[in-house]
Amino acid sequence: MAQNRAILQWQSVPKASLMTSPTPSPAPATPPTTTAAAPDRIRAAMGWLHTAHFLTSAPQLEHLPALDLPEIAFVGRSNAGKSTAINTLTQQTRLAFASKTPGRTQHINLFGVGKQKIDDAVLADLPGYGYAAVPKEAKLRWQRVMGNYLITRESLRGVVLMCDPRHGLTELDEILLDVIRPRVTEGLKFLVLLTKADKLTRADANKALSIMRLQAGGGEVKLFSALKKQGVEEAAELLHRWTHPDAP
Ligand SMILES: Nc1nc2c(ncn2[C@@H]2O[C@H](COP(=O)(O)OP(=O)(O)O)[C@@H](O)[C@H]2O)c(=O)[nH]1
Ligand SMILES: [Mg+2]
Repeated sequence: MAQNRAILQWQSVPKASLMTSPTPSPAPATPPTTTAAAPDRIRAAMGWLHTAHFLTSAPQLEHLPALDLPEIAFVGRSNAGKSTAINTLTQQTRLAFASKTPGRTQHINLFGVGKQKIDDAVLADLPGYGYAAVPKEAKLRWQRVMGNYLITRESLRGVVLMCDPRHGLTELDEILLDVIRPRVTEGLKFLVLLTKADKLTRADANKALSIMRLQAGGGEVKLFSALKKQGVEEAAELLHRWTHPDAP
């Protein structure tokens, strides 16, 4: 089955743990035991994300305003389900599809989030990268914009990588992981959402989870389905926690 083949190929990626630094790093802090998040935490996180609203769009890093708010970047190859996931997490129908506006697809789009009309965090929707044979020039341009953003954006607090587990990691996903690895070592939060989980059997979903956990050593990996609303509350709670470390 093509699906199995994709998963096997993915497994054979030579880097066993993309996020591990070459020098021994201290044992990762034990992740908070995932006792299902308290309903009030989930409610707070979902209500908070629902306030997301378009702030600005920029073709290049130098055009992005320097905002003094924790920022969470959403990245992933085209068609991975990124726009759908952002819309699902914010419980809005058109928020991320705004980036489909002609001329804006290669832009970085920023959304403000915060209760009582006071933004306390920013979501950044980064350009999706090609999944077919992308012209070399477009690839290089993407690497430049993305690389600059991920390396130098000071307010960056976390990165959410959307990955369709039926296709596994692409070359550009791996470049991205290489680029952010040093920042993850320094404390940048990192989450992989395995999108369209409704398309996988339970066995394949578990397999995809284990493989990705190895590859993303250090980051969290969760199954996500916009269609079945799987993983939505968990992801929302995590993003809320990243940006509100002192919340009860
Ligand atoms: N079955 C299923 N399809 C999805 C899901 N999320 C997105 N899709 C579909 O995948 C395609 C690409 O989604 P989109 O959000 O535009 O991807 P993007 O290019 O990464 O922003 C669309 O046809 C979506 O309807 C999901 O959770 N389940
Ligand atoms: Mg999109």
